[in-house]
Amino acid sequence: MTSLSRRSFVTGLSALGAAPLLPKHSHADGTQAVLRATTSTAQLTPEGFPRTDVWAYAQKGAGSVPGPEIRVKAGERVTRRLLNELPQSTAVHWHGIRIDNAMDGAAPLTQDPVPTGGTFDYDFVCPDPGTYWYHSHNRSREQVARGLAGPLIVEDVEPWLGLPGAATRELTLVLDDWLLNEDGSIVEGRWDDLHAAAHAGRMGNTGTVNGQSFPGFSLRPAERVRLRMINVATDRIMPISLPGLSSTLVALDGHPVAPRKLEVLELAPAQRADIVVDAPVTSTEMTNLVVDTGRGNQVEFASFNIEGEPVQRSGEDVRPLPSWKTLPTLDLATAQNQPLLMEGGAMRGMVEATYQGEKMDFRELTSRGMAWAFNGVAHGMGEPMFEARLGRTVRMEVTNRSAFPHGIHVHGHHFTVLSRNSVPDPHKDVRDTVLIQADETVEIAFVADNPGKWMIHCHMLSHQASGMMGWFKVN
Ligand SMILES: [Cu+2]
Repeated sequence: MTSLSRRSFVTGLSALGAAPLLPKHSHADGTQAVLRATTSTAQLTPEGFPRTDVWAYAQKGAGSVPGPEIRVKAGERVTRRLLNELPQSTAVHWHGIRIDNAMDGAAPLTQDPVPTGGTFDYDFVCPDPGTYWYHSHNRSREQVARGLAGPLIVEDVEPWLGLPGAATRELTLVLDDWLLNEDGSIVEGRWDDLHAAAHAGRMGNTGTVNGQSFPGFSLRPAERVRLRMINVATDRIMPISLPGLSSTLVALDGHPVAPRKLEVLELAPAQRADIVVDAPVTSTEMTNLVVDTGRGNQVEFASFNIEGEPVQRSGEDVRPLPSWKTLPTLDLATAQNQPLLMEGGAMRGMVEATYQGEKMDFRELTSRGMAWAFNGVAHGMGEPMFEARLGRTVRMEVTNRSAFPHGIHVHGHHFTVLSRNSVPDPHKDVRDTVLIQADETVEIAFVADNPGKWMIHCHMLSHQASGMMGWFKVN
């Protein structure tokens, strides 16, 4: 093929929205695209305080927290050679991407963890536009807490920014929660803290946005901006408010929703939300991003300064994001029902559960570091919880019989939230991670259209590590 005909061929494909035909695993110049997992430092505390030793992702140069933003268009391919420069084995999970099973990074289920000095080639297509993230999926309670998380943004094929009613620009906001000592170092030696794991998990004392303490962002008066918000904390649920800005929710976990006004956004670990904010037309005051950290405490995580020339808006109603058109339709009439009972933890515990094939009482479980169970099995990584035929709709009634909320994440699929406590959900949101309150039952359903072994687990990573995980098989 001549270079001219190749170029016209590629251009033709791009016009159809298909991924350009680039050689796998390589840049145009033939070099490998690398994602290093490495040690680094970060200024998590305000300037003038000591930097923090972190574990971080890097593409070029030093590792950063959050990791470098990976950005592709829907339908395009991400190829990265993971290079493990950490003192522990690791693996990368591409959270929310409906991905080939072998690329899911769910060590040890879908790949062996990559040892120190080892590599793994990730190569996958991102079918759906939206806000996603990538993070360690090996010893993730420790490795994510040390900083191994970064944004993965999948852009719409057709641009939305700049259209009437849409935003004119966007910001990615990665929210995190760090447990630091007074000298700025990460609190060590409590990675297997069972007391925390049996409660709400490892709670930090330092909030960051994009790895910074209380960063400032500038908005022009009347400006309309899309905020891609990602909660990468291991365990902290963040009720977020933006007083002074008019906020409209446009996507959850990457999936577009009919635009709806928002006062408080409850963002559980691993969840994402795309919010369109309108800066006030006249005010030039500063406004803050506030996280409710419980017991009446409101912590300011970031500021927005309204400054500069006012923007002329091109429409009042917020323009919806383009719909995905990539998800199969649920067939609830013939669905396979798979109840999921979550129990354990402080205050309630459980009578007994099976751990590593052995039935034991709660005291015995906790002596093995287990505090939670799915359907009576703690840390159920041996046998699958269930199997589903390819293309079958799976309906799960997920019951939380514990005293704590849990954010349940299904790998490889996005599900529809059908009901909460038997009341039909008015929004029928499509998500990959859903927060289920204490004593709440949430009904979800998805089409098992992605073959392979898929994890389902609590994304409070302390809960996951102490029992709240299992997997299912699609074939
Ligand atoms: Cu949980």
